[in-house]
Amino acid sequence: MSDRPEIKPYKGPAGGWGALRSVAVNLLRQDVPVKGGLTLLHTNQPDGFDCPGCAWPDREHASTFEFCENGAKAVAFEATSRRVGPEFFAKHSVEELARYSDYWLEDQGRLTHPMRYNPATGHYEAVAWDEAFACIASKLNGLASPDEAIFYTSGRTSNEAAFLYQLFVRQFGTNNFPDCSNMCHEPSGVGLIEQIGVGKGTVTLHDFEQADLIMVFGQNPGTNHPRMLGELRRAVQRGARVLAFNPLRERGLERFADPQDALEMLHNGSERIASEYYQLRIGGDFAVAAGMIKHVLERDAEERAAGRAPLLDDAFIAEHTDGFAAFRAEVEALRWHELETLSGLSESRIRDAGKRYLHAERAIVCWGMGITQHKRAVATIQMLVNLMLLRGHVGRPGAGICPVRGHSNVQGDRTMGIYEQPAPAFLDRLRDVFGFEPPRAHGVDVIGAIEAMRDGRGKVFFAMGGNFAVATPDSAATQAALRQCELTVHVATKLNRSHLVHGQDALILPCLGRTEIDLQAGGPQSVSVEDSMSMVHLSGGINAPASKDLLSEPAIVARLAQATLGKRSDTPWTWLVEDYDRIRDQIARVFEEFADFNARVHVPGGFHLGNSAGRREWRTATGKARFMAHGIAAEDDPLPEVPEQRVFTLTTLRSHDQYNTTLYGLNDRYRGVHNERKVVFANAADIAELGLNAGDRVDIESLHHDGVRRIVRGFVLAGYDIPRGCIGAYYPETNPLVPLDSYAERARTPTSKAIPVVLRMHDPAQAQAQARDIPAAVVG
Ligand SMILES: Nc1nc2c(c(=O)[nH]1)N[C@H]1C(S)=C(S)[C@@H](COP(=O)(O)OP(=O)(O)OC[C@H]3O[C@@H](n4cnc5c(=O)[nH]c(N)nc54)[C@H](O)[C@@H]3O)O[C@H]1N2
Ligand SMILES: Nc1nc2c(c(=O)[nH]1)N[C@H]1C(S)=C(S)[C@@H](COP(=O)(O)OP(=O)(O)OC[C@H]3O[C@@H](n4cnc5c(=O)[nH]c(N)nc54)[C@H](O)[C@@H]3O)O[C@H]1N2
Ligand SMILES: [Mo]
Repeated sequence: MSDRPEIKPYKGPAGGWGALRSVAVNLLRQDVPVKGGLTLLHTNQPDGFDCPGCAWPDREHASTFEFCENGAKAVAFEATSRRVGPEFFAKHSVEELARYSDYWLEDQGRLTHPMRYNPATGHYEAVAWDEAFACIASKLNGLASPDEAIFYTSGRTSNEAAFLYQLFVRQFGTNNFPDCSNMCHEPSGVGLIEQIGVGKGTVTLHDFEQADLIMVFGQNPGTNHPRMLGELRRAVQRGARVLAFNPLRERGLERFADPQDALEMLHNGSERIASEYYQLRIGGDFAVAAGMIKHVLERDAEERAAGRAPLLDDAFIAEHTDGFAAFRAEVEALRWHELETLSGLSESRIRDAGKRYLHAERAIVCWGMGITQHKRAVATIQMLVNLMLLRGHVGRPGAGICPVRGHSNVQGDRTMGIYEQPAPAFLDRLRDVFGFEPPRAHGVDVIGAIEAMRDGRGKVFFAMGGNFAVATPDSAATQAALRQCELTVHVATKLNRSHLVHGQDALILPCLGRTEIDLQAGGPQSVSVEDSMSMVHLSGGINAPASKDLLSEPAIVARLAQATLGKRSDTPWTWLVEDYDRIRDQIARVFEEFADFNARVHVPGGFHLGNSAGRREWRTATGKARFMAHGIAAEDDPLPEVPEQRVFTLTTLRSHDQYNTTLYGLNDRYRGVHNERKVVFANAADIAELGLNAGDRVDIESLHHDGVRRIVRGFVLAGYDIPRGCIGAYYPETNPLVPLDSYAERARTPTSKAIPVVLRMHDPAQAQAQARDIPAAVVG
């Protein structure tokens, strides 16, 4: 295939031969050694490593090799034989590197050596580990307050590393723990804790085996959780129904051929996944959930009036819930025409979804970023849970709540205490076990961190993984904020833009990846991770490290803690990392649910952490599961007037060839896009109404009440099956459009799935003139 941009509809199923071909291409492109191919066979095996791809659980974790195209790409990217060492940095100044695209940067290979920025030469230069730690320690210890330091975490960090990290940072004296969760499933945590007393999903894979209805809201499993498709397919094969709620027609939700199923592959067969596809408007989910509830309540009232059996689970509602009366009144007050306008679906279509819900004996509701990255995300999530509570679909086999997490250990990191608002009881426990007084004041989240750096309150930015400069909203403002820091430090496996958007002093600390052997004084070590369904299991690397100068994340934390805290800490940091069982013993002392951690985790497949709501034990303010009443929201802040311009709602999406800010390639197979990232998916009628054609390039400007102009340029228009008035484009290229102060109520997750924008014909001359306003990531 040529490398010219091409956009045409994809007709095949998700998975299938295309998935296998793509894996082969990626292994070749990344120069993964032949042995590296074998690496794949150890993914999600009892004696192998946890797939760094996503947080979807593994079936039995012990038996079959679970094939997943995107997991394979994630592994290939880590197992690459390319290297970014001191010679690379000697050759390229930071200024020069900043001109390359994000794709190019990460494609250069694995970081091999700790590096420090030299302002005199403008290059990163090799530095000894001890010197790197001494430099960070002296900066941290020189701050006027520990709260001037910010410690970010991305979700690949293991439980052991995360536990040590939070312990070190709290001994240092701050709760400044922004993490990728803040941009991801934070609203799920906030909504669920209040409503059912636990911020995690209540189901396991066993429930998926028994469900007869699976609702998938705002999630694209074909790309982001390919192993979930296998689960959906099995469910469909046994007669369960899958309902998809999504503004875009996503191929993976429609048809799927399982690459593990030899027969299906040979016959070029595929399975229809979604029995029904509800193509709602962007942000229409609240209205759809409310409408489904309205339907259920109305039908229930009819049944009762006719003297037939009620449709609600009266016993469950009476014994296990509260707030039902107020909630019901609120829903009854909603008008169908309002719900139709907000959702973009007709009353009969919403009732159809309600009817299917009523038919189900055992229903599961899943959701992803299409739900969480909205202003009213918490209310929407609570509406979905309200729907489930009506018929007692929580805490019994085959039924429950399933927020589908992103990063492979994002859930575990939270469990380990990576949270800017730690519970007092947890801090008490840390105090008792480790004999220090943890800070009590809440720390900053992602948005708070950016504000703190912008305002000069945040002076040191330390990142345990991730790509903060690119993943966060309002790229221009965020990158300016990062540049204000006195010190930026990144623990990373690969070079990325965040390393180039640096403070006065800057360090890159290269670490081992999950696929690699982690050798400590006590021998090779395994780490543990928790998946989206609260299964905790071990992960041990099998490849030789990319360089002899890499340290593991736990070792980096331990040595940094030692250098920074010295005699102030009586935690035996070095001793702990000699054998990670010792770290796990400390984890077991702090968290009740990790009692006997080592014994339980050394069993193949690990163990389930348990879930109070799954047992119908409600750790909420009222001791019950709570119906949460939410009306239709008041108007947002008024947008600026744009004369004679149609305002669209933009949602930002992942392509099939990316892992968040890491691009594996420039294709998005299931949406038919090749060799292009700057694409706007729009309804053909809207394109025509704008007087434009598919293939034309446009500039996108977002509208916000603060008067700042946020524009990205030169995006190709592509006709797509998406409701009118709605458009989609890829993340992170569109992050410059997301205003920093536009976020989910109560959870502060950036509203990356609903940005009001206008489109204009692309003007190359203007683009030239304004290029310096646009972050390099977008220009490249
Ligand atoms: N290969 C791969 N796997 C990944 C990732 C990756 O980047 N690449 N990222 C990981 C991470 S961190 C996460 S959080 C997950 C993300 O996984 P997803 O939650 O699937 O993430 P997105 O691609 O952002 O988009 C979700 C879907 O929401 C739909 N959508 C957009 N707006 C709306 C809306 O208003 N309502 C509804 N109902 N739907 C909407 C989009 O059309 C899209 O299909 O995946 C994880 N796994
Ligand atoms: N507009 C818009 N913005 C979004 C989203 C969206 O849908 N739309 N999604 C949001 C979501 S859900 C998330 S989770 C965030 C993601 O935000 P982040 O988690 O910050 O970003 P990633 O791209 O996942 O991080 C990739 C980097 O992690 C490093 N890395 C990889 N493996 C390891 C490892 O084992 N250890 C260490 N130390 N480093 C490693 C590599 O250097 C790589 O460059 O982005 C958010 N931003
Ligand atoms: Mo995420």
